Amino acid sequence: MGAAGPLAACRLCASLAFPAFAVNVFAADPCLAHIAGARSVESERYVLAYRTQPEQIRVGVHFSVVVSVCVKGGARAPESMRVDAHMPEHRHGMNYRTIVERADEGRYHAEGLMFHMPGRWEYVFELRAGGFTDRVTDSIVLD
Ligand SMILES: [Cu+2]
Repeated sequence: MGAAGPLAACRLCASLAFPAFAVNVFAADPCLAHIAGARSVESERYVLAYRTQPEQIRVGVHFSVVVSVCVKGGARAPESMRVDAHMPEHRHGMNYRTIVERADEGRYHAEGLMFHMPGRWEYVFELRAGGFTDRVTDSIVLD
């Protein structure tokens, strides 16, 4: 979890408070430009942007996630990506397993997610490359 760091949290706060700033962040990185409107999280080696489909998640309704991964500096491209989600306060995960398909270079499509109760859920993205795993999280509160 330390991999995400305060920078990711900061960027997220800033993008929520000032949409114009978020646009600038994406415009500055052409890698993320094609996933406009996405939330972004950052690890040591990657910047990950994701968007859910549908955008508005509802309790008990399946949804999918489109993920775009950008490699920082000289890091190697991820060999695989996994998406999972859990409720940290309740110490349980989802009742379904997510299936991830690689859509394109650095792009993934995760199917079969479902949040079966309201409250705080945390996404967990795991990117593997060269024997190391970058783990980044992002949480949302479901009414
Ligand atoms: Cu729960």
